Amino acid sequence: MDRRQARDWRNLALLWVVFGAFSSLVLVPWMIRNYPPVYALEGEVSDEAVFFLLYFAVTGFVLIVVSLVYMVARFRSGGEDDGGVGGRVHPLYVGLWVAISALLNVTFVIYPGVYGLKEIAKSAAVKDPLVVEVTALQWGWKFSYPQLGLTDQEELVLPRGKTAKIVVRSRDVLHSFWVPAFRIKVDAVPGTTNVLYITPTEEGSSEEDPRIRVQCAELCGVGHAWMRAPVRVVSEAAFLAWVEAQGGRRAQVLAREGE
Ligand SMILES: [Cu+2]
Repeated sequence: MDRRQARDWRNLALLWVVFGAFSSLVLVPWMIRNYPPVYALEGEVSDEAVFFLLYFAVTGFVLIVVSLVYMVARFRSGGEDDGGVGGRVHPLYVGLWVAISALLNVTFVIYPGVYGLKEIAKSAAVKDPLVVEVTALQWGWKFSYPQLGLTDQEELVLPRGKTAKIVVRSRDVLHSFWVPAFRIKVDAVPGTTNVLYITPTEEGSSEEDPRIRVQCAELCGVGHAWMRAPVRVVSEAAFLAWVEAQGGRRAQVLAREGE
């Protein structure tokens, strides 16, 4: 390595340290602070995975852009007759880069991938979840609570801290059940039943925060964009009062809570 090469490596290393530190100490923490609030346990698992990958993705992106800009500026052609700086990449660098990126990818598949899915799957093992049957239709949502004797409700009301088993069906075409604040989504497929679990952690409603709403996430016709339904996460007492007001019955599934 001659002196010019050594200087280029030193400059690059310095830029990597400065911009790498900026992205991982300032940029990514800022992005995380400005992330929309999460209202469900399963959503927290998903957010953790996103934040973990964000550190690698943003820092990697910044380092690549810094290297590119440096090389474009440093090795640009001096004029028409100047062929620029030619060179060969040592096979060792190529092999090393392939090995590192393969290792990173395998790591990400295991953590947060497989690990996160296992965390979310824990909700499915909860005993006596509150069952909510969701029907998607052109263009709206219906919510039924078979344990409580409630059918065709216009809003999704959930008690905080209680795992809900959301059973999703479609009456006509493909739709997708999505609540941005819960960070979880599943398709509503005609002729098929899809299930997901939500454990709300915070009280809130669509009126306070528009991200706490059911929104269709699969293009389903002209009314797709307006295919929404209000969501409310309330205390257990408020939930029981709501069930009573709607003409439902008190069920074991809720009475057993807190034992
Ligand atoms: Cu839709």
